[in-house]
Amino acid sequence: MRKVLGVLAGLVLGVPGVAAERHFALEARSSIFEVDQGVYLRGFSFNDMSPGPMLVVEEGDTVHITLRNLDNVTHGLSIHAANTQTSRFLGNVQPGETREFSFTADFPGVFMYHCAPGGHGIMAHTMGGQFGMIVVEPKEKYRMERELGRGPDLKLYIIQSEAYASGRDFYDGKALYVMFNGRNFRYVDEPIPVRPGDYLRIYFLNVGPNLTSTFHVVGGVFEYMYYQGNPKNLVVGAQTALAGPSDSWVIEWRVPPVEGDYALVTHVFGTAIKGALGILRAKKDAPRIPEVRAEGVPGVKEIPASAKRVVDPYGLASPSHEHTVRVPLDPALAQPVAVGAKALEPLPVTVQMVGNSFYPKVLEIPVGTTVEFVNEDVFDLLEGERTGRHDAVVIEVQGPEPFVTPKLGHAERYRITFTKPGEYVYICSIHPYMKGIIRVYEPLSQRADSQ
Ligand SMILES: [Cu+2]
Repeated sequence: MRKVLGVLAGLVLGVPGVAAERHFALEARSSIFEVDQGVYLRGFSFNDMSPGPMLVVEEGDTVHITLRNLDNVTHGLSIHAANTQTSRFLGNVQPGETREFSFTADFPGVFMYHCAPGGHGIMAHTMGGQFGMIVVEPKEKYRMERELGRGPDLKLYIIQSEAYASGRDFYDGKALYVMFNGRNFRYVDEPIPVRPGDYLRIYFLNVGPNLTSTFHVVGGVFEYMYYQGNPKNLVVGAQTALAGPSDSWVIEWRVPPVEGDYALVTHVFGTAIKGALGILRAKKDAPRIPEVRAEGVPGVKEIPASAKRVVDPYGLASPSHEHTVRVPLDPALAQPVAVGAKALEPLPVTVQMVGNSFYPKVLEIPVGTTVEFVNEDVFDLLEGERTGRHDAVVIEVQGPEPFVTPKLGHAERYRITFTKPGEYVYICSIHPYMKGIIRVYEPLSQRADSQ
């Protein structure tokens, strides 16, 4: 009850120009998001949304954050608006644990927050959806507000972010989807209503985690914009807002007098085409909405049977054949071969541990194949969620050769030769959401021969 009153007090006491105490509660957990129609993403979240809840405060406010870990793995929090040590207070938060943290919002602007359990886990969890926007409204008014003598008609908060199908793709920057506010083409499906002449203030944050954005409105030139959202960082008359991961802008722009659709887009078109596009629909009689929030839609409890696709950067997606590699029967893999007088060793088939996933996730190999696990994760310091050390431990077995690898640090390898048919579902015991399958098959021709 005290907490609820605290949240209300933060809202009620938010008188402009008067430093207030602001209270926010964040809950770290595993979640499932619908990121496109019938397409579900398994990941991590704050408050079951990705992006997580927007935190809006004013310059000079004291911000109190309560972080609860509702998950079965370690989480944490990094808040870019806080010019102070955060990892000491909000790092390595254990399952079931609650932490409190306070800071003064000394710098105005648009900032990112993200999960930060520590070490390798910071990058791996941010990639999985644990991020959001904190806005520190400046004491000094933005220029267009001063010139017009009034606030904006619409505050449009937008986060651009990427979704990945595997840790390998995360390493390589090969995003599967690029989204505004947590969904592909969200504002194409639900265009944002505006009226010609409206004064818009756009709060834009590119959380990445890998790609650059050049935010643009098709049919518009941004009258004023402010790098990182600080009113002192003024840029005038710009076509795009260039933003690397965690870069942000406040943009002030009036909708031109012509009715029609103005597209919001990143002009990095190879990423816009993956979902980072929306529509401002300008009509004289458009309904008035005061703000669009940079928050994802609430997660779902279960993936419906009608799902077209499940994306899971760490574990097995469905249908899993999207990530299956079948190795054909190839004598060169299993037998010594010779080049002239020189003998070549049999080649193993590699399964990488990379970005907290196995790659390939589903591997189908003929009997007699040697599989080599190799850890491509580089940050192998620390322990638990904070480390990039991995192993492979079978949890479901149909066959005679269940396996356990040692815990492997960066660039360490471990080989297993499969001599009989079988199917093995395995996980990493350090990061139990990492999941893979090895199927050992017997070529039908061989089976016929042996009968
Ligand atoms: Cu986390």
